[in-house]
Amino acid sequence: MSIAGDEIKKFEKDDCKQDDVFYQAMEEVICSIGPLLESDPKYKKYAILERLVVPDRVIKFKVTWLDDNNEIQVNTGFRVQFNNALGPYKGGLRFHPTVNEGILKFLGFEQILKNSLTGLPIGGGKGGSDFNPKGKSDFEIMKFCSAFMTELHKYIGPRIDVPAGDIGVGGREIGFLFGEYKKITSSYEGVLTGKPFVFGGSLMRPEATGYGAVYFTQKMLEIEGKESLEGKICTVSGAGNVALHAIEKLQQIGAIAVSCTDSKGTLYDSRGVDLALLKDIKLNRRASLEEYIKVHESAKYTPIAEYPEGAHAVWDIPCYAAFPCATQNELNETDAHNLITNGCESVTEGANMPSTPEATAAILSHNLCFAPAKAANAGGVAVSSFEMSQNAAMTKWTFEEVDEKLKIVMQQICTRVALTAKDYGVEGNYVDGANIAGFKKVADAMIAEGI
Ligand code: NDP
Ligand code: 2IT
Repeated sequence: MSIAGDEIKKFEKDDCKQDDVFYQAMEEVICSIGPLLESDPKYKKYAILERLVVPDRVIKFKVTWLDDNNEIQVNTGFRVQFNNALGPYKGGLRFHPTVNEGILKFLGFEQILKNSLTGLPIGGGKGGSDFNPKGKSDFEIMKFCSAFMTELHKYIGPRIDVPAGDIGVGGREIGFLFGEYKKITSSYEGVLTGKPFVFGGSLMRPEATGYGAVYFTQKMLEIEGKESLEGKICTVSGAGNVALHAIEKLQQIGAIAVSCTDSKGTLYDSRGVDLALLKDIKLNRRASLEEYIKVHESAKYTPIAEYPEGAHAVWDIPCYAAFPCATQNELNETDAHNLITNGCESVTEGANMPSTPEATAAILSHNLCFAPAKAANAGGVAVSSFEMSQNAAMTKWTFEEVDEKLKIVMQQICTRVALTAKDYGVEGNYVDGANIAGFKKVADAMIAEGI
């Protein structure tokens, strides 16, 4: 049995269904790092893998709040503090009805290696709640965020654990969370990132993940000797923070982004999506994508119920480059084959783990360029780290300064991932490159810090 096989066996999962996505994320990393473990016995001697896959702690708490009808609502809150070998725990908060401990462990585990790849001093964590922000009033969101922070504030701090946004958590939620933290602790400090610019947020944090994914793709295509994105058709899924800014950057560089999706359906506008309209629908009105075709009748909206059997409509649109930016496991093996058949040359994961293992395997075996999430979407957390720096120094950087630093970080990650893959005999495989490079840095820090 190979090293990877041996290692996976050690971590065979129990019957906890919730942990499926966590094991999926862990298995990918274990399969990648075989060559590293073989190259130096110290990683086994210090039991790095055994230590890395167990979070330092999982905090779980009750969140009780009053809705607008003065009825009591109860949700569950979590913070998974996974690993702080490289810096304070750092990672987003997700508010979505599907949130459970398993999902947050998968996200927290990915975050350790992602944050390591940025080269910045940040450890890995993740948190959130099964609270559903959809359809809630601003006051309900505020009351929930206050109740959530009443418990969370005990465990976080600018040098301890610095949460940020993720699905369902944007500037509005971070603002309410920050306000409550400040009230409870009487301390004005950079305990959260993704804050609104008006009180301590970094310029470009909202744009950072989507822009960063495009910067990464540009560099990857250059390294791999492929044609650039300019003038090319690109498909994007999601219609939230990451997707909207990926579309925006694609448009700025002259690519044609023709799609987006939300939890109800897929929008396809062959002339390129009308981003101003999309932002109005999603950011101002928080409405369904279906609204778009009321303005642009030639665009096509496909509700989920009409998706082809076992596939997602968005990945059946011919494109040069695809950007899954919605959620985990949204691109399956059938979708991957549709992309390949339609001539797609490049897939960039803007979301966390959007491709299933089978999809990733199909994409890699057909020699498409493939930018894995923990490398390609690291721009968001990188600018979060810049926000921490600005807060600590009580200063503000310009948009251009942050953009330039983001571009450099994304290009450095891409180059390092490509070189690491080459060094370990898997040239062109950015999944293995990212896992080995990310793991090695955390592992070396853990060894240096002792047990
Ligand atoms: P948002 O909440 O802003 O947007 C999420 C989008 O994805 C929405 O359009 C939502 O649809 C759609 N979506 C969510 N869940 C599902 C689902 N189960 N099925 C179909 N569509 C779904 O989140 P973000 O854009 O911030 O996050 C998107 C992805 O990017 C996530 O995987 C997140 O972990 C990852 N990520 C985010 C970063 C950030 O800085 N925000 C950084 C790095 C990664 P609807 O509008 O109907 O809710
Ligand atoms: O998955 C992610 O990297 C994020 N949701 C952003 C984390 C952060 O701390 O900015």
